[in-house]
Amino acid sequence: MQNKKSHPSALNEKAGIAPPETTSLTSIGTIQHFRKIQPSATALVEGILAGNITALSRAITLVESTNNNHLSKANEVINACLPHSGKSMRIGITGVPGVGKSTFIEAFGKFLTNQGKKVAVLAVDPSSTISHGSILGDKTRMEELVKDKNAYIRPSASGETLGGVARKTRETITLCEACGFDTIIIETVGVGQSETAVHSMVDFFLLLKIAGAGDELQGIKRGIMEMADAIVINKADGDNIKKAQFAKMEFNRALHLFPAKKSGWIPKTSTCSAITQEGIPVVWEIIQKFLALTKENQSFFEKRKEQNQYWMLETINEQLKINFYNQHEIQNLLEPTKKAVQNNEISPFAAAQKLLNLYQNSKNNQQNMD
Ligand SMILES: Nc1nc2c(ncn2[C@@H]2O[C@H](COP(=O)(O)OP(=O)(O)OP(=O)(O)O)[C@@H](O)[C@H]2O)c(=O)[nH]1
Ligand SMILES: [Mg+2]
Repeated sequence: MQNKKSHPSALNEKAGIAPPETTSLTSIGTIQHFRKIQPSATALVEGILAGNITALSRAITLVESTNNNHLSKANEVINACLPHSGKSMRIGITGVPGVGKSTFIEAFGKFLTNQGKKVAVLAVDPSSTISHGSILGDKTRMEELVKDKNAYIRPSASGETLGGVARKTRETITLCEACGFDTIIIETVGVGQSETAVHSMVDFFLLLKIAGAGDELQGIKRGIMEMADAIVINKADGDNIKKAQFAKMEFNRALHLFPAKKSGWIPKTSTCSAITQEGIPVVWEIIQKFLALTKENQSFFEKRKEQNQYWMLETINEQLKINFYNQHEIQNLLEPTKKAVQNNEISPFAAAQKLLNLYQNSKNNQQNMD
């Protein structure tokens, strides 16, 4: 059982004790301002555009909120941020648990901030929809990046459905971009449907692998290979270097069997060690080449347009579903109808139609009453 007792904020000064000289009173003021009050949408937007991380975090929390009252304020903030977004490079990173995603992001993120980039790290975590846990929850593998003032790390939102979590992450990208982050990294675990969702919100999709026992292609989902713009074999260090190079060749061969990408980009393979940082700059070079090609032939922009449409339709689908299942009559009748279908008393299609009609009728009645 979690201890619900609230802890006093570290920012609350004790009476009579002066804050340490190193602490800027202005920044304490700003942080307290955003923590204590419910800032207006305008104040949040102003904060975000000024690069204020506290305002950004508050706005993301608003976007992630399931409280319907927060929805219009969240939309207001996003709409105001939209004209200031879109100028970043969005990179998706996937790979099975333990492949080294977090360690890689730490190394890669530091490499980028050292080059003057501002990096935001987000996550889409299918397990968070069930357990309300989240990857990136423990930031221990990103010790350096967490401390870096040019990096912002946000754990995965938790939510009812993967679609909902993914949509919130998509909106969070907009907020981070408006706040001045020029590189957005989105981590997802390589299990389930989450790669597809992440693939639909990034420009470049990177699949992280490790060398196996020579059976590199075993158990790897075709769909994920097809989505990848690069396959990077991590943990290429110590005794593993040879095996990693062999794996790289295997993947390279396999990638050639896939149909060419619409963008004209030929997916690349590479090896690296997130621990020794060997090979990390090569990954960035690959991404630079990808950008040069796809911006030159416009496919970069085309893809973003398609992605925007995709998210509009996804949001409609998601909202229709939520409205349907939240409606009182449907909630009352769903279980008995499911039982009736199980017992072959009614066909699945007739049952679905009956519930959909019921939903529509009660919506019409509601409208007439309004
Ligand atoms: N030798 C070696 N070990 C690595 C490398 N990268 C990561 N590891 C180790 O692999 C283990 C898993 O690394 P994580 O970064 O937590 O992997 P992950 O993919 O984020 O795992 P999940 O968050 O569970 O999905 C840790 O013990 C790391 O220290 C590498 O390049 N070389
Ligand atoms: Mg991790």
